Amino acid sequence: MISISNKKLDAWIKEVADMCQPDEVYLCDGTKEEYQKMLDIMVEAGLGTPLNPEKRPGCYLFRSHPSDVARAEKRTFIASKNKEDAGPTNNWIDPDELKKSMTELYTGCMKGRTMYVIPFSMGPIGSPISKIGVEITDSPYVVFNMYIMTRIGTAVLGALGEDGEFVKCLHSVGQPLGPGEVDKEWPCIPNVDEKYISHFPEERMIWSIGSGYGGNALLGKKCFALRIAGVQARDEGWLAEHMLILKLTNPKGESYYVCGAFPSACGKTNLAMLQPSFPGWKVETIGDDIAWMKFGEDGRLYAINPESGFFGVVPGTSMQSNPNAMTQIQKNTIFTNVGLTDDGDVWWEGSGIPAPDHLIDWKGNDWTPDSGTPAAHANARFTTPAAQCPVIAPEWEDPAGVPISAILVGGRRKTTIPLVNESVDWNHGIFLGSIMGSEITTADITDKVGQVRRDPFAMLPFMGYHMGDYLQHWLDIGKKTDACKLPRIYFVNWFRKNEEGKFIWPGYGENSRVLKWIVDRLSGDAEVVNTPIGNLPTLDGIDLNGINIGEAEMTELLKIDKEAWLAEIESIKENYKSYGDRLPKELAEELAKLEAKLA
Ligand code: O2Y
Ligand code: MN
Repeated sequence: MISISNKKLDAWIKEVADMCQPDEVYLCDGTKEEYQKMLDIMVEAGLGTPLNPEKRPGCYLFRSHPSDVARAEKRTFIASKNKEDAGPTNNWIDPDELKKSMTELYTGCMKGRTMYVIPFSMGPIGSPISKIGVEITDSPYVVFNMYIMTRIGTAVLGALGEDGEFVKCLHSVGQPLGPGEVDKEWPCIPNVDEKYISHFPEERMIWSIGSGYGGNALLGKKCFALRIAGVQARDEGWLAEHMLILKLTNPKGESYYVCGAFPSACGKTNLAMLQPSFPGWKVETIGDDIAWMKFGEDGRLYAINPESGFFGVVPGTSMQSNPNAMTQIQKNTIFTNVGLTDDGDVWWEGSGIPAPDHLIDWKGNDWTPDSGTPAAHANARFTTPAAQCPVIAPEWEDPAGVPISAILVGGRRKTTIPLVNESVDWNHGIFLGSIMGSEITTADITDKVGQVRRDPFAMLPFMGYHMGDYLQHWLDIGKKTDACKLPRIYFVNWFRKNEEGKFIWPGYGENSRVLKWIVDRLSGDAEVVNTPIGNLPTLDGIDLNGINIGEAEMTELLKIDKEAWLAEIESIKENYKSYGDRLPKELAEELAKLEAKLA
């Protein structure tokens, strides 16, 4: 048995090993050799395929079980001691009860397997904003994905020291092996209702069993960096957010750092590494999914990307939507659930590359363009090192973080919400963040199609506590410094449609025109129109040179439809009711002000 100088960690490893009964315990050192060894284990077991090294050097393809392809929201639990503290947006189970039932599942769950211990740092090792976690898992797939997505290994144990604190992250695929038995397919518990992704916020602990996929298994990401870190951030006075971080430099050479909160599947990764469509401006990437922000000594908010890789959606990634990602995933990338071409490359829908006549689809079956089924699963993913991003900012790993000047918030709204709306002050900005959301579509399998699902700061699936308390925390952050030092908040909407149901705004690289306007505002070079909902660009405020958007389209993109806003207010009231007495009074006041201004 391994021995570790951090007594709490040593004791926890022994406790977990006693419960899960693995054949072996292995402490990850975080070396490249170890990464390769984990890949080889999966490939030798027939569970992974190296891609053609001439086409995709260092790349591999994995296929998960068809029942294990996405985050299991229904099976994600916030087990706070008091039910009320989990709030109206989370699934809650009493922590003692949950531990009892999960202990039964965990008992003997690693028989026939190796138990890997992964010390990891979220954020650059040693940064004052970073935090340490330790994931115990029986999945080599998790080890090599964590190698890309976080900083792992011996250096982290050094930073942890003898008495450092860490978040306990326990994961098992939940499939013990009998003597001599080996995995014939992706191991997991196929019945979704038997999977658990559980969070114990007061204990800073995560217990996950039954899924080997993405956010359910790579516990540093959504489970730690958002749900548990969110609780730590509330208690310690900082922010753990579902936000990209980008750096925008204008032709004068002035750089601004911008965070952006967008719900899943709104193109966050694309925006984080977009190519501006006009000369003289530059976008560079700091992070594509998560931002941790703390006050610096100058009273400004500084952000780090706690991750070191991108776990991006593959379908739809193309030279049009994200040319930089296309370059980034050319090497040293793990693909999960895409098609395998006959020449050992990968293919997916929306790649902009013509479909080959034949491939093996994400389920391992022969596929042709006439098959009538997708070659890649809609939630197929790439795991790729951030350092490989062609436009990664040189300071992306600066332990001090980068000073944030603006925060974008926005969902997918075909009506009502203008292209961009600047908040008038911090509380108004938090109000805008609290009302963001997307229209429910037929893909959501519900009778609520067309209604807006509010997703405050894109945190709905990632909240570790009560949503009302979370919004209060944002408001309180605004009281900790001078108003002029806080980032300005912008509500954006790339998805407004015209009467024919067509998107009015071209999106993709053209979103840089909105970013340019925001930077012009920050540098005092752009005017606004004051409206009841906030500060909007003037009709000629956004640079439209070279695109086919005229004054009529811009009028539509910036239109404030009074009737629609009055209906919006009723829907916001309904949503706010769900927060009960934990609705911050400042937000009720903002809503009342808006109603009065529109009257
Ligand atoms: O399906 C999963 O497990 C991944 S979800 C995900 C992955 C990377 C970045 N964001 C998300 C998300 O759902 O927001
Ligand atoms: Mn995300």
